Amino acid sequence: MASNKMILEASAKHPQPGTAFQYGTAGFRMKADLLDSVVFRVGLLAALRSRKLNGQTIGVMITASHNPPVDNGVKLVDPMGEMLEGSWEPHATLLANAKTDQELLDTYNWLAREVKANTDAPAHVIFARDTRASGPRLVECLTDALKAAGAEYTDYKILTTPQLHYLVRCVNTKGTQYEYGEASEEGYYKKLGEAFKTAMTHRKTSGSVTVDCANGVGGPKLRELIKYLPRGAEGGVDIKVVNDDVVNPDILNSNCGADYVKTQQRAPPSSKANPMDRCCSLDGDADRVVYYFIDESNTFRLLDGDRIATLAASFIRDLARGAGLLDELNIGVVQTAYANGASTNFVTQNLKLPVVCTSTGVKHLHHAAMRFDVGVYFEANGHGTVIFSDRALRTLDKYEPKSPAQHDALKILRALTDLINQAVGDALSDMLLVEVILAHKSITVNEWLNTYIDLPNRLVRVEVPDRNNFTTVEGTAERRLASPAKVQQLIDELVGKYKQGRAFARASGTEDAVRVYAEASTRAEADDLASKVAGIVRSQAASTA
Ligand code: 16G
Ligand code: MG
Repeated sequence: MASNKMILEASAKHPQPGTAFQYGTAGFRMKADLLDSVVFRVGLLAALRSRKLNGQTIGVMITASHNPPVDNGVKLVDPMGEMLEGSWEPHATLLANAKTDQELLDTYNWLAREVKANTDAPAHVIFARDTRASGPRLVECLTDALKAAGAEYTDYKILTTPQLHYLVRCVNTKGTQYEYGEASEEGYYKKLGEAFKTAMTHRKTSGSVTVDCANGVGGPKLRELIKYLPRGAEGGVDIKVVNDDVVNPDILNSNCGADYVKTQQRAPPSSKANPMDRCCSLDGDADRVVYYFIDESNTFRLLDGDRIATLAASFIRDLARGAGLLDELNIGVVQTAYANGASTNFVTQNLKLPVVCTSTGVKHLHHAAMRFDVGVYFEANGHGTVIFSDRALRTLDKYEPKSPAQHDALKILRALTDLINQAVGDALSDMLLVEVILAHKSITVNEWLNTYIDLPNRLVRVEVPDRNNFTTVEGTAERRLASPAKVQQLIDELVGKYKQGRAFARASGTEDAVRVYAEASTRAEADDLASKVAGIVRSQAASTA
C-alpha cells in the first residue's frame, strides 16, 4: 500500500539536483550522476501508468544506448511493448522537475487525480538495464520508488532494450489470443531460434557475418542467442562476435558500434575484416543495426537502415506474391526525411509500394507503420522493424495455399512474423532477418548494395544559441521550417538550383543543435548545398538570438 509518508521519505534519499529535465525522443538521457532523482520519479510514474491501465505491466529500461559510458538514461515501455504514449511524456517531465520532496508528492497526487489513477490499486512494473557501471545504483533508485508507491516489480537484470520490450508484451498478452511468447529471456531466444530455423529451411548463408557489439549488452546476449541458432553447415549462419567486452565498462561505444560506423562512415579501427566480408554493428543497447563491408578497392560501403528497409520490403512483397496474397495485404514502407531519395524512389518505382514519411524518432515511425497490414519502418541510422497487423496475422493464419510454391512462401512469411520483433526495432532480430533474406535471394553484400545507387548526401550539425527558435511546419514530417521567418524561403530558393537537390534543416531532439541534410546528383553539389544551407541556418540563428 502506497503512503504519502513513504514516498516523502524515499524521495529524500534522491534529491533533485537543480537541473531541468525533459523526457525526449529517447526518454531521459544525460550524465549518470544527475539521474538518481529522475529514475526515482520515473518509478513513481511507471506505477501510476500501470494503475491507470488496470494493473497491466509497464516496463522501465535503464540505458543510454550509443552515448558514452558516463551517461545513462531511462525510458518507459507501454503494455504492448511500444514506447510510452506521447501524452504521458509531459507527466514524466513534470515529475522530474519538481524541486522538493513535498512538491514531488503534491505533483504525484495531483497527476493521479488528473489521469484518474487510483494510487491504491495494484501496479506491476518490470525493468532491466544495460551494462553501464551506473546501472545498479540507478536500479536502487527505481526500486526505492516502486516500493514506496506500493508496486509489484520484477528485476530482469541485464537485457537489451528490445528484450525488455519483448518481455513487457509477453507478460501483458499471456493467456489471451494475442499471446506473444514465453515471458523469459530464454523464451526470447527460443522464439527467435525456431523462427530462424523455419525461415532458413533448404537455404544456407554464404560465408559468415561479423557482428560488432559496441562492447555493450548486445555481446553477451548475442552469444546466448547463437546457442539457439543452427550453424552455417546445418543450414544456419556462422556468426563471429567482436567488440563484446562488457567487463571494462569504459570501452562501451568507444570507436565501435552502429553509431560510430554510421556517423564516421568507416569500420571500427579494430576491425580485422577482409574485403567483401559481411559485417554489421549494433549500438550499445542493441536496438540499432547497420551492415557494411570493405569493397575490392578498399572502400568502405555502408548498408544502413534505408538499405535494410528496401531489402525487407522487396523480400516480403515477393513472398506475399508467391503465396498469392499480394492483393490481400497492404504492404508499405515508413521512412523519415533522412532516408536517401534513391531508396524512396526504389520503393515507389521498382517495388511499387507506398512510402510514408514521418518525423524523426521510433515512435512516429511505429505509429505510421501500424496503418499498414505489413509496415516496414526504418530510420537511416538503423532503428527499425517490420510490423504485421492483426488482420495480416489472421490472413496468414487461415490462408489455404493452392500450390507447393504458395505453401513454401506462406511458411516463410509466417516464420517472419515470429522472427521479427513486433514490439520495437531489435538489432539481433533485424540481423537475423537480413541473414535470412540474403540467403533466400542468394546475394552478396555487394549485390545488395547494387540494387540501387544512393544519391550523394551530407549531414551537417550546426550549433545554435537556441534550437527552440527552429520550429517545423506541422504535417511536413520536419521537412519544412516555420521559423525563423524567411529561412525556409531561402532554403527553397537555393535547393532549386541543384540537380536532384533536396535539403532540410530541423532542430535536434537530443542535443542543442540544428541538423542540416542535403542530397544532390553529385558529391560536390551535395556538399555545396549542405554547407550553404548550414550558412543560412547559422545567419538566421544569429539574427534571432
Ligand atoms: C533518438 C531516437 C532516434 C532518432 C534520434 C534523433 C528513439 C528510440 N531514438 O535517439 O530514433 O533517430 O533520437 O536524434 O526514438 P536527433 O533528434 O538529435 O536528430
Ligand atoms: Mg539504441
